[in-house]
Amino acid sequence: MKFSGVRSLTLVSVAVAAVVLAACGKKDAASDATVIKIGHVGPVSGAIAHLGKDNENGARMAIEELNAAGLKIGDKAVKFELLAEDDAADPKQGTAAAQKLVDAKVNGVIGHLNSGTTIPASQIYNTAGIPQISPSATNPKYTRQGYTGAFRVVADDVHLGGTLGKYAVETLKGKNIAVIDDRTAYGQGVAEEFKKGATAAGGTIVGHEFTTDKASDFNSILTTLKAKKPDVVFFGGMDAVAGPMLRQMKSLGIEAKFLGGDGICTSELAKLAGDAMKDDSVFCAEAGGVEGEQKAGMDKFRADFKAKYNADVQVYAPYVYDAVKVMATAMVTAGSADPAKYLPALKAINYKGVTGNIAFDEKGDIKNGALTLYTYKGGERSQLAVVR
Ligand code: ABU
Repeated sequence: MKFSGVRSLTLVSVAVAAVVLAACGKKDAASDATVIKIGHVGPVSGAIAHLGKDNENGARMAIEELNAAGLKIGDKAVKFELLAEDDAADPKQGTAAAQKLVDAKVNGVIGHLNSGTTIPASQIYNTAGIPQISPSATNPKYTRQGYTGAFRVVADDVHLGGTLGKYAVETLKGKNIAVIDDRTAYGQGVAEEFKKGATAAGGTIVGHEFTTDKASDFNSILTTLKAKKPDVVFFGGMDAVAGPMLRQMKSLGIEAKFLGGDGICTSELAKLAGDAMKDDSVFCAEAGGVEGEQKAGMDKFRADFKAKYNADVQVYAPYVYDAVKVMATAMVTAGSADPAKYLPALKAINYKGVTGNIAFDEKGDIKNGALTLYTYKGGERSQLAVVR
């Protein structure tokens, strides 16, 4: 009796499940489609979660548009699925997230956000033969490891730091320049490139102090640097650290101009710095940019993003959006989402995105990458120039 009761229940459960599945199939016209899994990794927890969410939303927006377009790869209807992972900007969590995506058999990965997570994760994707496009990691090492499937849609720290070093001396007229970095793969690398650029342009580096990406008290290093009378302070690190640093510079009466790379070049920086940010006193560069006719597409993206997520773009959401579309375009061109089959198409891509034209050099870096220089006015980023 007991057995048959359980059996009846099981049969009922199976029947109910079948009805539910059938109903789901009818509701979702794409349910018969082949699922293409795109991994995304960024820090959606921790001090720079606002940047990780910005990136992840860029990926979601692209995936939704791809699915709405009803793409076919080869002769198969496909549905793109986003597998979003959090690495908290931590290298160990970054490799754990990468392994999770490899185990889930993703067809490709967009990420990570930070150089310190992207570089160790790239080894895992490379071993698994999974193409990876970073939308924001700028440390040059990422694309210089000889990994055939590692790509980047932004300029690197050699370009970024070198240009900012020259800008500090030639445009801001900096003579005595102080440097601080957070000892991450990004912060350390961009600071060294900045120093090379500033020195080559005739500036003098009067001091170089160190902090971490989790620090909030900079009084000791700022007091040391204040004694060297800098007219420019360069910070290699992210906005979550730069904001409180600017507040403490104000408290200590340091009047120097403040410069940083793309890690501080966010909408959020003005909020984090509060009234410590005077107009035209903070300068930064995004590792990409558009001008002329291409600006309309970027403006539309920003407006659509704001309408959809009720948030301004921080920095790299448009680059993530383009990276997803680039990967999908390579799959369509190759007629396959098999990484080995679409990788040649990805290498040869020539894609017109909202961030400009995307094609890769032999290392996997963007060809003819741009930088956009910004200052802040009235608590908003204000564009100064696009340079190449
Ligand atoms: N490029 C700035 C932020 C990301 C990174 O490279 O660590």
